[in-house]
Amino acid sequence: MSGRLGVKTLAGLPSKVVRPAYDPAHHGAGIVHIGVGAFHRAHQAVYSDTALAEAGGDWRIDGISLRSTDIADALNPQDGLFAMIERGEEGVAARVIGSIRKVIAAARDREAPLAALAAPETRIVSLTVTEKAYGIDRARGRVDEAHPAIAADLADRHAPQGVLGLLAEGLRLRRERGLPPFTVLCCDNLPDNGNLVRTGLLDLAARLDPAFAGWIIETVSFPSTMVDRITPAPTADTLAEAERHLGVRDLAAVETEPFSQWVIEDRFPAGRPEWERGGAIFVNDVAPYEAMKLRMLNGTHSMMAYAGFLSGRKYVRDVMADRALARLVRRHLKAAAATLAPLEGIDTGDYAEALARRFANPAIAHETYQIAMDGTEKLPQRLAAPALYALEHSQDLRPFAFAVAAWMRYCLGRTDDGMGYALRDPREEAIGAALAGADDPGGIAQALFALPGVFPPRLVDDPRWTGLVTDTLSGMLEKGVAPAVEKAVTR
Ligand code: CS2
Repeated sequence: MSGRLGVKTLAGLPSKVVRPAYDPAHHGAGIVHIGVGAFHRAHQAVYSDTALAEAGGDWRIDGISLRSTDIADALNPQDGLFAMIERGEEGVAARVIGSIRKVIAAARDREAPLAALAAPETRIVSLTVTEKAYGIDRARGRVDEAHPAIAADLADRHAPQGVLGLLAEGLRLRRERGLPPFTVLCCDNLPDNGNLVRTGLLDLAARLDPAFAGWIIETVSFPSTMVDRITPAPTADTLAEAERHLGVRDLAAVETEPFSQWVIEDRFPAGRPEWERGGAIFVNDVAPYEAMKLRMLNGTHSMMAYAGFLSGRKYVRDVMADRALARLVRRHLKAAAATLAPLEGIDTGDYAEALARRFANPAIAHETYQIAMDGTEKLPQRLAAPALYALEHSQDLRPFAFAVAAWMRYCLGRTDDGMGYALRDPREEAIGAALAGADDPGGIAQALFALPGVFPPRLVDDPRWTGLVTDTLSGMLEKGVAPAVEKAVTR
């Protein structure tokens, strides 16, 4: 068999490939999802696929790609179908997911995103757009007028380009048409993510029309969620592997680990799919789960990304194969766990062990350089928040100081061997400007501590913290990153 994955080729796929246990064409869409990246395809789309198979309903997903047209071009000719390839230590399994109905490329079809948001059948709008896309100034709890999408959407609300502008205009149209609002479901790795999006959206809406902001307060629900599944960016190898399993080409395949977790606040006034069929957990308050995941998984990930990348480790699994770095991973997990409130039914020691195993998964090629991206957006919740807690509770600060020093070292843009790389941070320019006059470790640390909104003042005003970070950075600069890693484990 040759050709491309799609409704026509579905029946002829090899029997080992798991196929949707329902006819996708018999289900309408109830969800609009913004940001149809690999993570969405490996996570929420899979839960929805299981929910459709087991509980039915008009809960397929219409995706919106805000910038790129690639995923629309990959998925639409495949009738929305794609393979989710699970790669565990025990083997590899392929499953075709049928929950996505189509993808709208906003760059090509300007009217379609708002039409989807304002459609009567849309009951949930979910989002995975990465931390930087929202344009929310988290320290001040309002929108960042300097963010290009926010600036554009404040200037012209009727042709929104950004996420918040799109949500606002979609909701405004629904209100105008007498339709009930949709539930906004943020699935990005941000603390208290539902509430954060609500805060940004309300600020934007109030600037456009205070009465409209009041309507949002009264009627729109923003449940918070904790999402987890390690999903490397797909590569040519991913697509080749998909073709080996399917016997046909699939340009939207994703590869991911077997583990998956989704914890959601159950506040869906307009209804929701039975995601619990796929293993989602519904709770009243996601905050403690989110803190656990952000500080333990993501915080350790960021440490591994900076220290690992600078030590020449391409993948997270290579970091785990390095004795010294792996010890720093365990040290970081332990320190992060100590900053958390106890969570009923969860042993953070077991969670840490499970994370170390997941990081070491030899079948997953997750690049440290991928995780290193967007540090200024990630550090506040992953490293700065637990560091502040540790400082205020006289706990071990060194793991957090080490991770932050590694990020600072990374911000210099070259390895110990002199290899240059792009930072890939939305504040790359501000970082460059801050570092321009800084030539010693103290100056570099001060310049980066002064970037607005990354570190809380109570942390950077404390000499115990700044001293530790500066000393660690000094060691990295004088002797190199690998020796600094060795030194950190022998302490
Ligand atoms: C990673 C996350 O790229 C990153 O910053 O830490 O994408 C991580 O893989 C996921 O949150 C795992 O659920």
